[in-house]
Amino acid sequence: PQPVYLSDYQPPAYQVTHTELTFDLDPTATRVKARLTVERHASAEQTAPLVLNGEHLTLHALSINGQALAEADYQLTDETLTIPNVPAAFTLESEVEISPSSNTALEGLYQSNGMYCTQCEAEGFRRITYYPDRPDVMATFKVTVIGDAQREPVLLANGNPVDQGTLESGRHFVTWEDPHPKPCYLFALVAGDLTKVEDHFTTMSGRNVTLQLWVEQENLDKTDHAMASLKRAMTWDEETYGREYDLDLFMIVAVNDFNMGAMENKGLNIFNSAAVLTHPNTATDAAFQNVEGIVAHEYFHNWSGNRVTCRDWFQLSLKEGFTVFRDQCFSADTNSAPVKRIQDVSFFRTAQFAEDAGPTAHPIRPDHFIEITNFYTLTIYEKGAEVVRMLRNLLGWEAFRRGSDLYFERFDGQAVTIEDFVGCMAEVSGIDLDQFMHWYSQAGTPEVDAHGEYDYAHAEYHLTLRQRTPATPGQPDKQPLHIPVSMGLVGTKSGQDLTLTLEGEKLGKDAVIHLTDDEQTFIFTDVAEAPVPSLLRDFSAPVKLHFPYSREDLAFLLTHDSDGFNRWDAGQRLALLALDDLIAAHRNGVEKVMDSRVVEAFRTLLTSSMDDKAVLAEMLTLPSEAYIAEQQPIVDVDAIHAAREFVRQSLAQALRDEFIAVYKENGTDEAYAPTPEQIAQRSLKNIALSYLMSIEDDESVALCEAQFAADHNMTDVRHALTLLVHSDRADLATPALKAFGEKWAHDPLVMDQWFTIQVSRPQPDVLERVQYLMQHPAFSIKNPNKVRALVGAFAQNRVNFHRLDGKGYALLADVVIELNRLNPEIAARLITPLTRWQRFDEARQQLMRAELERIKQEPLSSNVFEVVEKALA
Ligand code: DPP
Ligand code: ZN
Repeated sequence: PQPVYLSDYQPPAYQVTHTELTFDLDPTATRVKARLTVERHASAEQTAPLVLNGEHLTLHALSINGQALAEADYQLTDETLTIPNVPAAFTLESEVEISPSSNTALEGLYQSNGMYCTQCEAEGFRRITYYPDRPDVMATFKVTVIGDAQREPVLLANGNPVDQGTLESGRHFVTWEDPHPKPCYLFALVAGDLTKVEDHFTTMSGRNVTLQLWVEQENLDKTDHAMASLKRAMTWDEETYGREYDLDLFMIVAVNDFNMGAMENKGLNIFNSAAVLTHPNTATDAAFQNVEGIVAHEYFHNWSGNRVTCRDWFQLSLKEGFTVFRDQCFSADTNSAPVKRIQDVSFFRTAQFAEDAGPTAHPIRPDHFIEITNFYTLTIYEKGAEVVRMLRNLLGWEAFRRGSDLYFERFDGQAVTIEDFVGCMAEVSGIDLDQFMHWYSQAGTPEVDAHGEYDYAHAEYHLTLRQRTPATPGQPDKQPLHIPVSMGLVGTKSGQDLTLTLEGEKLGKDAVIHLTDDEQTFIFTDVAEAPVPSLLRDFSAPVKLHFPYSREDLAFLLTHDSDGFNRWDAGQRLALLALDDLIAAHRNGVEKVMDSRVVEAFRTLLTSSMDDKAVLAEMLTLPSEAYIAEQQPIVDVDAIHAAREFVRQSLAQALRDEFIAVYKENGTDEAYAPTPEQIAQRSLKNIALSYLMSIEDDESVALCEAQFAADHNMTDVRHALTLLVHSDRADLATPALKAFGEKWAHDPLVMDQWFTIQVSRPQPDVLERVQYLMQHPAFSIKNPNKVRALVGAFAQNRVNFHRLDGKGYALLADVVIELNRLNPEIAARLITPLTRWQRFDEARQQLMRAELERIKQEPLSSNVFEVVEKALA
């Protein structure tokens, strides 16, 4: 497979302005008739051939302006249909046959639980019909779906229904029209035996929009939260961005087999059932919040993605980075804003930093790729969102909003680039964003080394910042970036933020300084007392910030920093320093001693009356093993696990009574609701229970058992079950697991959780359990959620996946090899943990590389090929 390059971009020689499709559905032989209105682009050569994409299609008929084409009139390959001589404007008609039931890749038209559905982003439409499958070809669509009236009573496509009727032999049809020109990746079709819940939304200009959520009958009781979230998102986008919905109907459909989370098809969003269905008894608080965020994300795409889309797939972050930023702000406004930020950054620093430091590192706008589905990454999405957030902070909200308005107005109905977006921001603000653009083209996480000195004699504080971005594959040399550093100086006497004066200018107590050179020194004057700097407040730039904080400094910031995010981060840094010592002790076989400063910091947290319980729960959460690993030059999975467990147990022993008190104070019998208040209470209660269960004394175990038995809501039940299963109390865990598995055997989303709980145990029997569970009737390798819940979760189980006998790696490679044939997109994603081999000791490196080599021997899909090739380069 050959890469495509951004620098090779050419506008399409032919535009399709209108597309009419007729689907005659059949599991193995669906007929697709297409009638395309085609026009040559003014700038294209008269002799330019018409080149259409098409894969896995059987061509039955082809004509231009009603004239059938003979085989000599066109060329057909596995991937394209080329017609050399075409007029400047014409109608192209084709008829092809496809087999949805044998489509295990879940791209294009496929069947899930017997129902038909589609996934066309990025390049799935070419599996449906011959078409210029690229986002800069935008057409209006009219789609007729013909199905069996019994098996497929519901026939959906984008836009509004304009016709329907019955046909011979028990068949019926519905015709849909979408008046908004769209690229084919936003096409969608759903057909099956579905039921709906319906609601309404009145837009800001007073239009009535019908909202429908389509699910299988047994899931009708799991739709309330998604519908409520949708309405909140619609209101938020009107109030915050002035964006109004533009069709009379908005539909969401839940399907069980789906590669991604959800898809923003115009007027007909298709969702992975895991990203839309919730019920207090089946979904955790985290799942409720996830659903709210994803429903909002896909809805927000209606403007940032659909009305204004990407010129080419290199610009993917144009719609994804902006839309993730939008959904993050929505969730922050709807829930606890500091907690949302803490959780997002915590995940980002663990997973995106690792991606940016590994062999698949790429810029937010890559300059080449082999397989675009490999680029739906944390870098494109989350780092892209961080960069949009920096723009918002650089411009300030008001100017940013004007830039956003200009962008939507100027480019409505067009397929555009990242320069177009950033250009609007520069234009409305007058800010020079040229250097800022490096964020889009440079891969790798910038490291900022900071150090500061207080000059008593002159009452000055000198802060020196130095930046460097490490080399990444294909990018040995990096330019300095524009890094906005939000900061304060916290006086050690007063415990208060000091007023900042920089070069004679008073900046207030909370300021942003701009690091644009390799190294800069900032001199703050009139600093009346020795300060501790609080840097990168609210994580103002996606960088690694190093500052030689002492543990006393960190304990001080933990209680005094006015920035909630940095208070939390000070706690994380303090814990990391203690963990470092313990990891070293473990490696050297020296007795482990707990740092009393961490214990005292936790005691203060547990006994102080902090109003935001959700933040408190985050502050009591230790850095994850994955995040600790990120800080180590060579990852020692066993030492990290042992050190972290030692800290958990030491804290639980020293603060047992405090944890029990917190547990008891935060229990509630109220009916479950996913409100921020209740979620905060449950988080706090459950984190306390986790600590208590790390010592497994009788009282703690009894509390855990009782919580499981009370069966109040899935958050509490799952948490208690996880703690039992991850404890050494097999006598309690085995019956609990069995009861849970039997109770929920009928519910695939709960069974996903049942799988994950078992394979994330730290005990050494997990590999065998994965093998056993892969034979369980509820498991299917063809279902992406099951693969993620079982195999994906196992690969996150650090001590077991990284077993020294290499069997964890071999298991993953076996699954990748099987999935490479069935579902290349999921296969390629699953390899990720193996691509991180450089981070481990010599023995593990060899084992991991050997499995990558073994995969490489297979006849590979381009998806898996690209990842393996990079990993072994
Ligand atoms: N465009 C989708 C999303 O991120 C992914 N298919 O919303
Ligand atoms: Zn998206």
